[in-house]
Amino acid sequence: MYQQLDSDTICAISTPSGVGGIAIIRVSGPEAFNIVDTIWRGRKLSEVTSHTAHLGDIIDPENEEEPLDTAVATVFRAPRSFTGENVVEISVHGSKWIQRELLNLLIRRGCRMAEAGEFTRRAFANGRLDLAQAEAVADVIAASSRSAHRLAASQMRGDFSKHISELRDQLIEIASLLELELDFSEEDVEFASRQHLKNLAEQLLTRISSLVSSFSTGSALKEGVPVAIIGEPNAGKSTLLNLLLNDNRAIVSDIPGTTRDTIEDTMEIDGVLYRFIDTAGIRETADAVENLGIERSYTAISKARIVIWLVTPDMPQERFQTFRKSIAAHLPEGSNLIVAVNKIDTLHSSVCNRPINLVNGDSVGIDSTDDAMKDEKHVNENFTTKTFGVSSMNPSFALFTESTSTTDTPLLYISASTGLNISSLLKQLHRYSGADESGNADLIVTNARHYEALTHAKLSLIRVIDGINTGLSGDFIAQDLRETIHHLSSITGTITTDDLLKTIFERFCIGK
Ligand SMILES: Nc1nc2c(ncn2[C@@H]2O[C@H](COP(=O)(O)OP(=O)(O)OP(=O)(O)O)[C@@H](O)[C@H]2O)c(=O)[nH]1
Ligand SMILES: [Mg+2]
Repeated sequence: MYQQLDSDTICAISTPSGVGGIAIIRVSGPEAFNIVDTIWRGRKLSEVTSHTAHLGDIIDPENEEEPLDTAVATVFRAPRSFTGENVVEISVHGSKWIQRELLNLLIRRGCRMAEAGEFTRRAFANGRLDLAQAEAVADVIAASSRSAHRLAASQMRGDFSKHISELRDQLIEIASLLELELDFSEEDVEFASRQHLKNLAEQLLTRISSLVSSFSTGSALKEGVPVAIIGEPNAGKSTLLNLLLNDNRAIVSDIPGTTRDTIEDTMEIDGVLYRFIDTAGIRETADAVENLGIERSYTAISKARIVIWLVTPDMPQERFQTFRKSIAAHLPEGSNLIVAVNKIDTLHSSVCNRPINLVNGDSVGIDSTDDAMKDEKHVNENFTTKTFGVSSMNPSFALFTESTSTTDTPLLYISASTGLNISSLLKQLHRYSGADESGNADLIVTNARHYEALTHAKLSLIRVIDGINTGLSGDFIAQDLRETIHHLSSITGTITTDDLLKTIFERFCIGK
């Protein structure tokens, strides 16, 4: 399908399908200017300077009386264009009929309809982009939050590719040292000691491993950070979901067991796209349907990057401890737990809606009167110390007291119905989202194919180090090194196959 890559001139609509103010039809290939000139009344595009825009009419040569549309043609001469070929971008009025007619005209004059992703594929084939950059074009187009955009844009600029190329160059250096050593082995000349090779390989392994483990952050920021809201029935989970989404998405009622199934929706907050998942309240029940919902609550925990566990001030300590154990058993590795004591507004009903000085939140309406101090003391003593068994001075506790992990879990005091202290919850979510790490976008893997290649590279590099440790013959070590280099090369497309390119570009839309 791509055999005639250089000789065909291709065309496609590059704006979304449907009616819009304007639509852009892109034409790319050696004959782009000549073909468009046959249907263009205006300055001859084959003669104008590159990177200029021109107003003119689209004319069907078989019906010159009736121009199809007045349009703007932007001209890019090879190789200074997105594809590296001659490109004309024609902006027409966005009617479906005009778009269709213009495409028909172009095809009648000798263009071929572009395949999915063919413009970007040509850009890759002509060396305008490497493979990782080409893949990032799709990510930039799909990005729906600041952090996802930042990662994709950095990858499209080539920061990630540069990082991978550096790693690859260093591996090639190790390989050449090893080969030198092999060549001269009989002469007892030591160009590079095995210890030196091993040190280099270990340094690279650390860097590759950290790229591999960055994928969970990278993919979460790209697809939406999964946040499960869990707790007992009536804890206020659906109320919190609605608050976070700023929408009445889930039914809220004081009947325990209102939410039967998981409900999810996305929201961008402070540059991060979150995927909030409201779940069925977890409790012992004989209701078969409710139990199915509860199973899904546990599944949501096991897939979350952040779990918000809502508890209420009246939760007895034994139930808190039992619940805590079952959460600990389902929390995936690397995920973060936030325990939020909800309905904090009910604690000072005596002073009716007056905000209290929260233990660890923003100073939301701090009131230093005696009453407020009493309230705060009340909050601290009752919930922090009695139920959760922690000091009010240090409102976090080790969730995994029974296990070896000593992760401290922050304790927040909120009210989902009044919004009290939600800003603290949002800050904590942001901290756990990994968005701040995305400042070093070149060190974050967002693409599953890159993740897979790096995982393979890591495994073969571990074999290299093992081989050095066990005194394996240099030939075998060199073989594993070559494999590591191969996997890194596949990321930027230094080494590639037709099948791989086909799979990558098929996922693009036509027109990209
Ligand atoms: N006073 C007060 N009431 C709240 C707060 N949050 C939720 N509620 C009330 O608590 C009740 C239960 O709220 P939901 O959001 O439906 O609770 P849920 O955790 O989703 O419950 P299930 O779906 O049954 O598991 C409702 O009557 C809410 O109005 C809060 O911060 N303060
Ligand atoms: Mg609910």
